[in-house]
Amino acid sequence: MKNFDANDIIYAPATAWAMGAIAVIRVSGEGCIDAISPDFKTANRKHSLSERPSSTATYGSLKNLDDCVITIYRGNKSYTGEESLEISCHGGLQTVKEILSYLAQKGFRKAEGGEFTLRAFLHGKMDLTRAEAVNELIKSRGEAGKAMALDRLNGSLYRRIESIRSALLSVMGKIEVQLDYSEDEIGEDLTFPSSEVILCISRIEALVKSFSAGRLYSQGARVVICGRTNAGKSSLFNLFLKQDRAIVSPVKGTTRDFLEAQCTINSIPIRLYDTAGFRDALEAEKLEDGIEKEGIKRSEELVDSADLIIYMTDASEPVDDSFDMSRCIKVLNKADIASEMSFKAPFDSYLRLSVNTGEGFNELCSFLSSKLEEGITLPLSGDPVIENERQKDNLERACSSLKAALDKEEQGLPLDLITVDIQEALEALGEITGEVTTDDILDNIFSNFCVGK
Ligand SMILES: Nc1nc2c(ncn2[C@@H]2O[C@H](COP(=O)(O)OP(=O)(O)O)[C@@H](O)[C@H]2O)c(=O)[nH]1
Ligand SMILES: [Mg+2]
Repeated sequence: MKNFDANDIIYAPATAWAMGAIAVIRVSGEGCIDAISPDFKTANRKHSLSERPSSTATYGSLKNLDDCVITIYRGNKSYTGEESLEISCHGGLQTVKEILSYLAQKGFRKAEGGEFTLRAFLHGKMDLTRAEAVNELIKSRGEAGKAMALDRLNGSLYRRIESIRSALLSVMGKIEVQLDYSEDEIGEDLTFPSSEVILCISRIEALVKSFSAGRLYSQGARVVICGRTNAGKSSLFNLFLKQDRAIVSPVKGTTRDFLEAQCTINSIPIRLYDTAGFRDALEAEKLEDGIEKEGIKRSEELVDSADLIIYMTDASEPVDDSFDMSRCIKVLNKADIASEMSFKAPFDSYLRLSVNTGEGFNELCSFLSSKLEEGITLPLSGDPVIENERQKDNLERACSSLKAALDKEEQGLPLDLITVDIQEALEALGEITGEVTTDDILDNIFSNFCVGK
């Protein structure tokens, strides 16, 4: 494991490394309050940090470096579950730097990414699903993903896993009782609580299924806008972002490389691409311009890796229907200047859009999100949703162990062989909550965190 000595006093900025009104620096470890107290001048001597009760904020001057507010937490009343404090100082980078170097001079250690949350886990303040939810909440973009992460932080997934675990423990109990008795009595009418195991499998499978929704709302999708040059792709890109990012121009071939930006569409985080646009194959052959050719090649590569493509056509020109892909939404743009004929069959299945007037834009957004949600099981309200591979892998492991147990029971194999599989399922579930854990597992989880969390 990394430099995770649990006895050190650690520190790190908890706010982003950027100029702001206030910055917060976290310090955690036994003895940190008394160590800082002599350097913190307050108006009233009775307000020295050492004298203050837990969960109070005190205003003062820290070593003349800055006037700040220090909030102290005693015992396990803190995030980390050990004595700690938070320094809220002025949010200039120079101030933050000076306070950080003051903390280093005190002999404290700079925290590793995720180390505060690791300590919270080690001190029993939260299980692993909640610890992971902290990070997932911070990284979330979009309402749905954020709500799901907050739900896990509040223990929805933990409670679900624990309830499946306790059902399996009761299965184990029922088997073990019989194994104990069968030594001296008849071993024939041993019963295996199959229906209980089947119920556990279906509850685990529901969690595995929730991954598709969890992933969509946390990681989002890649959406590529493509089509002929001048169709209005850059204009649409800007409309999605609500800002003028891409250059819009009546001159063909303005967008030569692709542009990439993030936005959310109906709560789905989207990585959006504006591409250079296709020209006729013939026209492309004739292109003297190597840069534009390269741009077109890159657009084609993006299309291959996209979750969804918005294929855009200028309705005011002869419509080209040669593009066909399943992950594609076809849009006829410039409805404001096109003749009504352009929207008749065979083009009546195209979405009618005018980037200039905004006509059809809401429909495009709803169509896009429902296309991305196709095949995804949306969770019933109140059901936890998982978004992380580690949890999914462990759930799948638990599931296949339980299925193996059912198989063995069907083949008439002895019960003690079957308990091995159930034990394995229990362990896989225990790894999700952190009941069962190794340094490697913890290292993997917490190294994904940012410093200060
Ligand atoms: N009338 C009209 N013009 C549009 C519309 N959308 C884009 N344009 C114009 O079409 C031209 C090409 O747009 P642009 O976004 O650069 O197309 P791109 O080459 O596909 O990126 C520009 O002059 C835009 O102002 C629209 O909905 N209606
Ligand atoms: Mg463009």
